[in-house]
Amino acid sequence: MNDRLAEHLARLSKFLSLVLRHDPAAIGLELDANGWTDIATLLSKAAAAGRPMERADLDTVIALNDKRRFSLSDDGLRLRAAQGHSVAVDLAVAEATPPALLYHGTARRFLDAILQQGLKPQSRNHVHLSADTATATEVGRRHGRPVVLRVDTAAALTAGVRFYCADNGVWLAGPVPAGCLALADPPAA
Ligand code: HQG
Repeated sequence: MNDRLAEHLARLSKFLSLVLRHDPAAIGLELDANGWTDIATLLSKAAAAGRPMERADLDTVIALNDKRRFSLSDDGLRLRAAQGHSVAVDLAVAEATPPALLYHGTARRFLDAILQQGLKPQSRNHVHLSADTATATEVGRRHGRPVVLRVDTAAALTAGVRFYCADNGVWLAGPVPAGCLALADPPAA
């Protein structure tokens, strides 16, 4: 893939994230209760709003997306973001039993507040957790100098936290109390 195409597809992926997670109204779109849109409607609304997208590019973004951010319905007719929403949607993913430890990457400047207040979903519907520290470090880096927290999921379950695994394997949870958190071991040098 040449650089121009890669850039074009990255822009399309960002635009889809905006529309399917945060602001469907930006192109006059309505998501259903579970966050799905009909692909034909998405294409026509995007075109009408002056942001036309080619079906082939959409298919490439869905198939090649590094984090599998977008999920197709079984019949291939509908699309949704796998996670990351701020608009009210019910992903209708079943509660799942998490591994003993999950990880949350954040910026160092948020650490004191998190260790006092616990992890909050902030502007999103859920707290996002990773199954490994490498992924969590990258998530944290988006916000600044990264630091990784370890979530004791047994303690969190006892405290009433519910865990869900999104279509793309990202773990989602309700607010996580500070007592279930500890700094993860720094990666081996
Ligand atoms: C922090 C990306 C102060 C939290 C990623 C985070 C992820 C607190 C920030 C997904 C806090 C929210 C989500 C508290 C939490 N006090 N700060 N009590 N509790 N925070 O972007 O988890 O690439 O909404 O640590 O890979 O960083 O978009 O959440 O730093 O999976 O597909 O508040 O977004 O996925 O930031 O990232 P975000 P996140 P995509």
